[in-house]
Amino acid sequence: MLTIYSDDHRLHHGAAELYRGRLVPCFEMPARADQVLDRVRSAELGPIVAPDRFDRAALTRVHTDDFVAFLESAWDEWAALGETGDALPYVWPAVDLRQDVPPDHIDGKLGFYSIDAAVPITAGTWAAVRSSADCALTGARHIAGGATSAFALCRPPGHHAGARAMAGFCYLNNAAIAAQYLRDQGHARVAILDVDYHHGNGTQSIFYERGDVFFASLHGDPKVEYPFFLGHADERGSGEGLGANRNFPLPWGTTGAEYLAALDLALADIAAFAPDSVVVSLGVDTFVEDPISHFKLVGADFTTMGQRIATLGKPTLFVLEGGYAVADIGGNVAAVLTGFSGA
Ligand code: Q9C
Ligand code: ZN
Repeated sequence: MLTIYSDDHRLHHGAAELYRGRLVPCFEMPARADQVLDRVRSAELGPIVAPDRFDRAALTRVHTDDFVAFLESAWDEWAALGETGDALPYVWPAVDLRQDVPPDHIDGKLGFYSIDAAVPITAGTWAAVRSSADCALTGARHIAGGATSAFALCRPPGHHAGARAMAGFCYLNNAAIAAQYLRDQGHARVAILDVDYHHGNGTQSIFYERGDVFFASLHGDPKVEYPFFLGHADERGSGEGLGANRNFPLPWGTTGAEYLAALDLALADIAAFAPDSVVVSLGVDTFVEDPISHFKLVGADFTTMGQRIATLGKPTLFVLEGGYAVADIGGNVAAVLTGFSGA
């Protein structure tokens, strides 16, 4: 299996995120990708290559033009205020406020184009974000070219980012961009399987009204878990997308066996959809020792996960999402990928 990776991810290194009333060091850090690269290499999964550079137009297939323009200029507008620390939003167009008038000031833009305050923007964020999307697109290019699998080692992650919003450590939605690329290259039906611990709200929203991209997500129940306001079981898609969205909210304490039983249901739905290819939003924050999550998966469960995904028998692009137990993230990702390859 080919891995696509760029050192550019190191250009994005947020200092702190708002969590329970204080600024805490960012859980989403460069060491994560370094760990994954290290373990993918030692697992001898296959060649590791740099991403190709794709046109901005590949991004605006799923994101709005004004949102991409915001990401491109946000740091410069922030720095022009005389600020030297990370840019962070602090006010949002939530209940009773207008969503239809984009602000001109960077403080307003940061809130208008975000869902939460877990999205620091640093001087190098855009370059890292752009390269991360390029990794996903390069993987998709290989799949469109006939490869049976590829692994986009994306950092920062993407599945919380919507068409017009960054959120939860995510800026551009790498998996959605890759799925759309596959559609544009002639795959008539694409399925996205999101196994990150958190609901892939951004991916769901982007494809919610479409019947050509199926989205299935297993995640901590939003009644008790971030992102709290999307990811319930009754969200089945709308319009032409009705029936093409499936959520499996699971309780805190979910074990590997319970998780894999839900995964089988999601895989049955995907098999019934009969996609031309599958994009897996691969977060390993379901791991028992993850510092911000509450599932109980262990190493062997990740191998089984990869084996079960392989039973679909579809060309599959894995896109890295979350996972914050830095010492174990690489081993767990490698377990999924080797489980898939060896199955
Ligand atoms: N500081 C992904 O896994 N806040 N994002 C959690 C703990 C946001 C997770 C609170 C979690 C986002 C890609
Ligand atoms: Zn996550």
